[in-house]
This record gives sequence, structure tokens and C-alpha cells, in this order.
Amino acid sequence: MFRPLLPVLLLLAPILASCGENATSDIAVNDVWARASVTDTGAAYARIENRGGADDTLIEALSPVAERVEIHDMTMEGMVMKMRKLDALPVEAGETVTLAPGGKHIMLIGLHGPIEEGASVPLTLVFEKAGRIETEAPVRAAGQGGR
Ligand SMILES: [Cu+2]
Repeated sequence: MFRPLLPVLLLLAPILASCGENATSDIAVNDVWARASVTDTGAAYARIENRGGADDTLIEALSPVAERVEIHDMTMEGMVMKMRKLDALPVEAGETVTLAPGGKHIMLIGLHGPIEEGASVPLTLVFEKAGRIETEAPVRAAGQGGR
């Protein structure tokens, strides 16, 4: 079910990606990507920019490729890096929040299939004020930047 979808998703990617830049929205989601995974979990990253004058909050992330999608942060507990689930991720007015390996990320839990380099993963970010922003996350190799 994964493979036949791939060419279609690749064709749609530039169109869908441009939807992230919604003219009516103060929130811009850029540099979206997902880490290739052969296990049942994966991660996606992005740069979220609030160009408006009001604070907003990322309250939910959705993707059809996973059973469950969570917003996570990484923190050091002593000498150990630990992941922690966030109920919401504030993006204050004029601020840019970067989700990147080693920091905040979108966790894809219970993947329905492997996420392969060159594919892309549909990812919807839901904001309190800006609402739903649909994006496509191109998949990059697991080695890039680590986790
Ligand atoms: Cu995580």
C-alpha cells in the first residue's frame, strides 16, 4: 500500500508544501522533513514561524502514516537525554520555533510501514488560532543529524 502511493505523493509534494504558506495565516511552516525509519517509530521536524501580532500554540500534529502523533521535547536528565511529551507548543508573536534533531520534534508512533528516503510523509499541524496547516515532509536518511 505504501509503494503505489509514492509517485503520487512526490508529484503532490510541491503543491501541498506550498499550502503551508497560507496567505491568510500568520503561521508559516517551513523546512519540514521526516527522518527515514525502518522501525515502528519515526520523527518529523520543521521550522514554525509566527509572523503575526498574536501568540499562537501548536496543539496537535496528525499524520496518516502513524497510529499516533505526539509533540515531543528532549531534555537532559543528568547525563541522559530523555524525550518528553508536550501537550502544546507555544509559538509567540514574532517568534520562530525550530523542531530539529536533539530538540523538539514530532514523534510518529506506530508507523504503518517503513518511511523511506525519497518518499514524503503528509503532516498536519493544528494551531489554536491558525487552525490546520497541511504539509508534506520529504524523508531524509536516518544518519543526517542523528536524533
Ligand atoms: Cu520523541
